[in-house]
Formats: sequence, C-alpha cells, structure tokens
Amino acid sequence: MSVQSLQPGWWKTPVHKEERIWITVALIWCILMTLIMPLWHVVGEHNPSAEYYRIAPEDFDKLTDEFIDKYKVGVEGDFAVVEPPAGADIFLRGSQWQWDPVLKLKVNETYRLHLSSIDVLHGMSIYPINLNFEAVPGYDYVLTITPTSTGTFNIICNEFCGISHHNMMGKIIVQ
Ligand SMILES: [Cu+2]
Repeated sequence: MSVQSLQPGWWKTPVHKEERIWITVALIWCILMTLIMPLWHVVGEHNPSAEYYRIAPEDFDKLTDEFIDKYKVGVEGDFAVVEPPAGADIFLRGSQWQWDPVLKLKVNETYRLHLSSIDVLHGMSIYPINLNFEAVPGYDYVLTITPTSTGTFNIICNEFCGISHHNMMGKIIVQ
C-alpha cells in the first residue's frame, strides 16, 4: 500500500538527471564487479588450487600419523608439534573437535598442505589472515602454501560440526 496510487503510464514520466546518474553509476559498478570475478580467477594470487584426490578417511588418518611420527619435534597441550622440511608434503587433519598436528613452518618456504577430515565436514579458517578452506572427508585437498609472514596463526573451524565445534582450534607457527 502506498500513500498515492500510481497513475496509469507512470513509467513514461521523465527520469530526473540525478536518478539517471545514480542508475548509470550502479550499472557500471555491477558490470565492473562481474568482470572482476573471472579476471581475479586468472590473475589473482589467492585462488585455491584445484588439486584434490579421493582418499579413504582411515588412509588419510594413517598418512597424518606417519607424517607426525616422521617430523615430530615436541608437544603442545594434547597435540604434537611437527616441523617438516621446506618443500615437504605436510598434513593437517580435521576431526571432531580438533585440528592436528601443530605445524611449524618456515617463512617464505613452500609446502604442499594436504587437508582433509576423518569424520564430518569441517571448515579450516586461518586467523588473523582469514583464509578459508573446506576439509571434506574422503578428499585429500592439496594446497600449495608459502607463508609470507612470521607469527602464530590460529585455525578455527567455520563449519558447524557438532556440540564442541566452538572448541575446535589448531595452530600454525611460522618462523
Ligand atoms: Cu566445526
């Protein structure tokens, strides 16, 4: 319901200059944003890789355990701290409700990060840099990563995965 009912042929009334400017600005902005998406896909440096493989959750679990045994340098709380050499294949396992192991990486070195879940869907979210990737059970998602700054980066889960979802935290230490 409006205060005044529209007169027949209202769409034929001339458009004000300001309105025309705003419509033009909005249209140009829409076109620009639409073009940026495919452009970003080609030239953007933050595109996730399209490398992933089918893997049984128990196999990924085993590979992560082997990775931990090979490169373990300590313990932090309930988690193993792992320091793999530069260029190594590294594993991050999501499970209800933890990310493990704690990864100790070197700045400006490249690693192949294998990410998966051994139970339900989890969302790996790296803070404070806000990088987000899905950890999907049954898929080994390989991300080529090169940390460009030092510090401690917390991993939280951003996919509701059960009663203790809010406690699901992990850590990447870049030295
Ligand atoms: Cu979760």
